[in-house]
Amino acid sequence: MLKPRSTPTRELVNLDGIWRFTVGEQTLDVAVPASYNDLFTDSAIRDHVGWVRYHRQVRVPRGWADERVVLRVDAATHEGKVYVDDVLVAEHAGGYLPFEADITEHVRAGEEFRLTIGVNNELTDTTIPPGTVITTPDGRRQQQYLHDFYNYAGLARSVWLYSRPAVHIEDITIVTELDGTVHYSVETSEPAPVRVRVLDASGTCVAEADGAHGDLRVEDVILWRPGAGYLYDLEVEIADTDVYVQPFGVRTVEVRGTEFFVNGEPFYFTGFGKHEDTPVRGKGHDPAYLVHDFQLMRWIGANSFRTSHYPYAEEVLEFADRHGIVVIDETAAVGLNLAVASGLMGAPPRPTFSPETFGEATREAHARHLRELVARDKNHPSVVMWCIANEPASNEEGARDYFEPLVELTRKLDPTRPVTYAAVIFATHENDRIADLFDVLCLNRYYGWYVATGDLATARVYLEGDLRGWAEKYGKPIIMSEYGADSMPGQHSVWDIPWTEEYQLSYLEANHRIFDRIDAVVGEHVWNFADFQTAPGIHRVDGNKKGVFTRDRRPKAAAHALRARWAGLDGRKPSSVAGE
Ligand code: GCB
Repeated sequence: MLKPRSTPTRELVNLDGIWRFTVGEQTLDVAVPASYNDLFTDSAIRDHVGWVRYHRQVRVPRGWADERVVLRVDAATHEGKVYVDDVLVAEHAGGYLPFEADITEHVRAGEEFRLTIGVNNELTDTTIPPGTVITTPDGRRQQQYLHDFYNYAGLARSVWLYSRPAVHIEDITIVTELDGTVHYSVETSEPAPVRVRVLDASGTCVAEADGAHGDLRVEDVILWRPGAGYLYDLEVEIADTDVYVQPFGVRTVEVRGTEFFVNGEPFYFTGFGKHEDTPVRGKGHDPAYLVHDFQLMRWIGANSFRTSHYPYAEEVLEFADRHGIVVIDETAAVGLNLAVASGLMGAPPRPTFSPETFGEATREAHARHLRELVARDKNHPSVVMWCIANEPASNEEGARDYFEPLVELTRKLDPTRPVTYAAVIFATHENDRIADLFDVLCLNRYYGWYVATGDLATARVYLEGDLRGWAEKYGKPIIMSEYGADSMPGQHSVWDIPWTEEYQLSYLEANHRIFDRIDAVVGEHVWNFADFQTAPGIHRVDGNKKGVFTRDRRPKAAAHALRARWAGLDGRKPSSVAGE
């Protein structure tokens, strides 16, 4: 799905700002984009389960009489329904991906219409991510879920009205090679002559061709590289009707043996699992935090991050494209694991994958989500790998039947990028049932935190045994996709006391000593970039505190240690540059 852009044939009106908001009996002013939960003082709104309505008047620009008019919602978390006046024009399930509707038949150029977007935050066993709505003893509906971040809801990203011609460009796919070959494919709303031009960063045309599909060749190509995100534009034109400009980078990714290659060179990932999470806005996209987070990543020497645990706003990926930050793009399939929940709540274990728990309908929703994710993000050079689930019960019976078709689907949707999943600590090299289906092993491990708490000597032994087991059995690259320890800024100790800043730092160093010894380890993503909000619970102190930065982005002691380790690596493994 193409991102709305202003081009010579398309106009764009951004609908962000103050909208009216109806929840239950109340109607208030609300900010878009923002999750609604933390905007109001009323806890009934924060904890609301079910539908809310966002509404406002919108005027269609007077000059659009001969154009198609499209309404685009970048995200409605977790389900959206769009009405023009009283007519339902679009419905969408899945809270982190965009959807749009051609509303031409329902509006008139120069006139106003009433736009209503219903948003439902309920999670069930057939949504991605899953959850359960229960009724409390006093009769309230309450959302429970299996993931460790707050279930923020609402319109967290932009809403747009745009015009496009009746005969228009529907989709563009670009695949590149290191010699400057650009394979392109253009879909149009009806058969039409297509012309394409490649423009370099200065706007100079460096290649051109006719036809909806084909190959272009850029001479003396400048590659997109980690740390240097050079971008070209593919300008696509349908004669006399539509023009669309799609940025792209020329780069390749490949997995061979136990290595991960970008542009044919071994790449070592340094960085984080992140969240879209800030005070007041919740998951609301904010360009100031975007710029600042990327500044902090550069400052600390992070060359990459994972969009844990859902697809992020497209603006984030565009920024990564421009700044040469490498992205592991993750679906919202987090919590497909009933053992984790029953362990925490002391409930009897139920099988994760079964017709009564997560079955056919869940997998269908997961497959739909994957299709939409790849369609949205396929042209971002920053995206080097798809992560199709976080911590599923990959050690349980049924996991293979559930995942095999999804891995196949991902490869069919995009044959150019490796595929991974992030494995939970209960999934070992001995009992995991799906690892061989994937290209890269992403492991989430908390030795020294949830296991061997406060005992880093034992933690190191466990970690080394665990990693060597995977490395020897599978011979695939391993990324440590999560390792981390909570810390309360201001807590200090000379001993290994959990929750202190020193312990977080020593925990990370203990992990690093082991990574450096195992060749198959090709990356380290600390959990987490910053502290983030979670559901209330005795394991959390106003949220998860495994951030290397606080929620307001101040460095904890560990940030300085990571900076010292990651400085100047330039994609190389720390142990390979030691002693240079
Ligand atoms: C995990 C999850 C992540 C949690 C983290 C933690 O394994 O993938 O979502 O926040 O552990 O801190 O417990």
